[in-house]
Amino acid sequence: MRYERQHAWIFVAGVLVAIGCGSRPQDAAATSGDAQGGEPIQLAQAADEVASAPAAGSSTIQGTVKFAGAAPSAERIKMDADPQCKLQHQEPVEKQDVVVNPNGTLQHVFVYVKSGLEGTTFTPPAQAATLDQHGCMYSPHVIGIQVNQPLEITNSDATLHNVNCKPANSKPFNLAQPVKGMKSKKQFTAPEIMVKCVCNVHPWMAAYVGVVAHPYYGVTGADGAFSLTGLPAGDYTLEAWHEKFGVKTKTVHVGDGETASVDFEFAG
Ligand SMILES: [Cu+2]
Repeated sequence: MRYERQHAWIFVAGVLVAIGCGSRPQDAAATSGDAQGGEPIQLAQAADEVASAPAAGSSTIQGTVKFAGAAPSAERIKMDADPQCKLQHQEPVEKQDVVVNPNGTLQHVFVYVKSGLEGTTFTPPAQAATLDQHGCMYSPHVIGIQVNQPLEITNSDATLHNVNCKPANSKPFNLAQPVKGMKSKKQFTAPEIMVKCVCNVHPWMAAYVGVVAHPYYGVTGADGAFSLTGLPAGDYTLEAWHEKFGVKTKTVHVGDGETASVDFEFAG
């Protein structure tokens, strides 16, 4: 009799737990809906939105990085030492350290908010930043990543690469990727401008990783432009970093919902 009663209590407790679990998503959805003043949002959708939320504000800082003076002639890379590298290129390959665009702007400049966001903690995105080794070159040559965001490193070449990254503020790693198609994931645990990664098999290979504690960074491309979107209104110091020409900083104020322009200039 006593044994049967215990079983009955376990059954009742189980039903209560099941009811409790079943009611949670509805409560959470209702809370989400109330918070936004709209229709209730399903939990999974709300979680996606949080994970991919790009920013905490509605302000933008944008600009270009100009290059003053005559563009230096690009240096060619000799890949004769590894036929697997050389046969992937029909055209000569040029070094990527100084790339001046036809419109007089500079490529591969890392621009980021250096100060003005202190006291705010940003969750790293679950989506990995990517660093590919293709044609025995790093792609991209300069990348930005958030602290603790995954970095997916791929070998797209049928030759051995090692990825030797030497951060001062995070754990260094030296990763061998002997097979085409290999992928590895790493991360950096502390901010650092910049982390240099090299391949010891191919001495011309170098990549630079800007590790920041927030999502407000960019790298100039073929148009020399950058755009930091979704910033909270405030006063910021921006820094522009280039591997040959060093760093420049500028201060800027941006109002709520406004767009502020900041241009940088490096000279050769
Ligand atoms: Cu290599």
